[in-house]
Amino acid sequence: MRRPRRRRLGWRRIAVAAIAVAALWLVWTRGAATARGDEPDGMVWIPGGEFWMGARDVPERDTVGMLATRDARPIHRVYVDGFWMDTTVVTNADFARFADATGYVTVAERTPRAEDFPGAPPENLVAGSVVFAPPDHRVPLNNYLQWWSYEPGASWRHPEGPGSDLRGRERYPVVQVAYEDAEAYARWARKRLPTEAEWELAARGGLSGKPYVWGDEFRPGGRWMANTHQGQFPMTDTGEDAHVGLAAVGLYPANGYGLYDMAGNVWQWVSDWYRPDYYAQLARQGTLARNPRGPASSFDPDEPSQPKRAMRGGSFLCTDQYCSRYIVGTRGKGEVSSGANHLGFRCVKDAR
Ligand SMILES: [Ca+2]
Repeated sequence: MRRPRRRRLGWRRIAVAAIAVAALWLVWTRGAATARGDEPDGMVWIPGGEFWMGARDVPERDTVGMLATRDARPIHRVYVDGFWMDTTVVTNADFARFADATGYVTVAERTPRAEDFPGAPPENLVAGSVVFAPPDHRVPLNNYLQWWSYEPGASWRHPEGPGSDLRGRERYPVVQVAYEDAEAYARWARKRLPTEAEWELAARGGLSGKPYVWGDEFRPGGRWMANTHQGQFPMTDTGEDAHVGLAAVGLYPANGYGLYDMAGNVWQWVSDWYRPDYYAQLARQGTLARNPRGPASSFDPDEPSQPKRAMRGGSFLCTDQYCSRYIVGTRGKGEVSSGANHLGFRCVKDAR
């Protein structure tokens, strides 16, 4: 008679222990959730922590890609607090809600002022922005003006110029936004732009030291993981990855944190000023960089008079022939008042 009773008591103990563990788990997770606040719509929690920041060496053959990553070295240790991040870049539908609510006019929609461009002929002071305009023949890749041109009337509402609009593009990334436009949106949404370190920690999706936000191979199992450029750059975009030019958001697999398009499709503004030697400055300090926010000011030796912010992720124009900056850890830079039709942004939000 005693044996069955002991067995019943044993099961009861296990059940009690299981309930206690579940209760502790609930208390702990509720506590953590309370500390970071309720999950905002369209955002995921990026756990903070330490990581190696910067781009690892790319293959020997990828000469241009290697040049593009020099400013992303040395790889150095960084700590970032946890934060919320938009799962996708800001879409045209999102930006339209902001513009409708506030009447905000973007930089590209404003007529340039003569005092800001001394000496410019009045006929050149026309609102517009920069648009990708591929040549119909092969060109040497040493002058980007061969495939970018200033288009009067181009703006977020007309991404490729007056002949284009947003019909059917509600879920496409908003583009043609200058840095201050992105900041204005973020303020309205009660969010902010990510620091470069936050962006990279999030892009890595919990992986460490990988060349891509999804792992080691560019096309694991033959699958396209991001909207990039195939064909002869810049002349021909063959769209083997299913998209010629820009794609709607969220069409390629999310990374380990549930973030879409952290490589390719559109570049994304981040809040750090750009300096090619910033990582070297941090590495020289020899200590863990905690929540780095970028250098105090911008300096790009290529164009020293232009204030530039960093941008991340690469775009639908990135290719191993020219700019393989879909490689996680690599960096881009942009003059703050300029947009383009391959540049957007996403926002982050602090824990409560
Ligand atoms: Ca593509």
